[in-house]
Amino acid sequence: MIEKTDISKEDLLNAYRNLVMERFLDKKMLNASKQGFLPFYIPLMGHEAIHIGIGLAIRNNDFFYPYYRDFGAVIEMGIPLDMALSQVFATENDNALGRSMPDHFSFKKYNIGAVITPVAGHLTAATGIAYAYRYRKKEGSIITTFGDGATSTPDFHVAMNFAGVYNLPMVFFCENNQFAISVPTYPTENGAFDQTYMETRGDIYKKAEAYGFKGIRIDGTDFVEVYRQTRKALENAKNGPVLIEAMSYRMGPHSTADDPNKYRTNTVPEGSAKDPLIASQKTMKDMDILDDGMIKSINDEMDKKTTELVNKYEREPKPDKHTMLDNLYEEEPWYISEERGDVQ
Ligand SMILES: Cc1ncc(C[n+]2csc(CCOP(=O)(O)OP(=O)(O)O)c2C)c(N)n1
Ligand SMILES: [Mg+2]
Repeated sequence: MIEKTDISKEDLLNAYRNLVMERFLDKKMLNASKQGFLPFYIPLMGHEAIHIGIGLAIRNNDFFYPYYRDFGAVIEMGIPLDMALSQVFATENDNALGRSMPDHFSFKKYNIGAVITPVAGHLTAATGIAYAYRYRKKEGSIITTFGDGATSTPDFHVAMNFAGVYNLPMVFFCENNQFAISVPTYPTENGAFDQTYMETRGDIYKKAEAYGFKGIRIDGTDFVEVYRQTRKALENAKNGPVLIEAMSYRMGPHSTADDPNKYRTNTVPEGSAKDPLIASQKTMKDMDILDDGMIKSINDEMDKKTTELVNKYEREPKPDKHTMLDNLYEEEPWYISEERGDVQ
């Protein structure tokens, strides 16, 4: 039974197109890293439906605090592709002048918090923003994303506690891809790495109970479902926080510095029923929005478009080397000025 959504078929189709674009871009950016165009890359495969659902659900007054695996969500929110790709490829148009790792965005103008590497470190900052929203009586809610592994950190518990005590307008969104690098959320044979499993017997959404608010588990492979549940949560957050656990799979490696063949036995192949692209296609077909002919033509279009994009950004000029000493201090100290002469 497919529930109706409050968005048009056209918007859903556009969202599906972004989902397909993300799949192609991801593969091509991963290839670009192997060819030396990117120093490092964080693959997205398996997270696409979560990204597109969240991006669709976020309203104009909401604030998004993402983590490092959320490229597709910021694209669906409407961040210009040029801004996002300039960041990933560290071109001279990147607003951080190429100083951050790929996917570590900072789009303040768009109500998006800066992505940081330390796992869960942004959750307390997101909670602070939610406190400020409440204090200043601002419209909107805060949504922050993180992985399953992040829920075993002190910062996660501090943020959840604070949000629960102050009843803040927050959506804590866990993208459960079932791995924290090489550590799975399910029990392992020798039990050596079972912390997340031991805490809740695998049910991360139950962690909300300890902080006095609701946790729900949703299917993170169908973007229409992610949209529905996230929008509902953002609307209800004015009455207090909620934790969403979206179940999905990390279909690729953790990063380009990881080899999952060394530890992973339960792979989720591309094109299988658990693949978010396939699961989302099924929902769209059931809703009479998509058919096989459209699937093929959107695939062809996005394959071509993403090849052109990646070819372009691979070759964009990098920031001038002298910019590495810019914007460090309000007034430049003498030793920075002196170092400028040493930049070769
Ligand atoms: C505080 C901290 N500890 C360790 C790391 C190394 N590290 C980077 S990503 C990661 C796993 C995070 O897993 P999860 O939260 O499930 O997110 P996923 O990468 O699976 O999307 C770890 C341990 C880090 N970046 N920060
Ligand atoms: Mg994970």
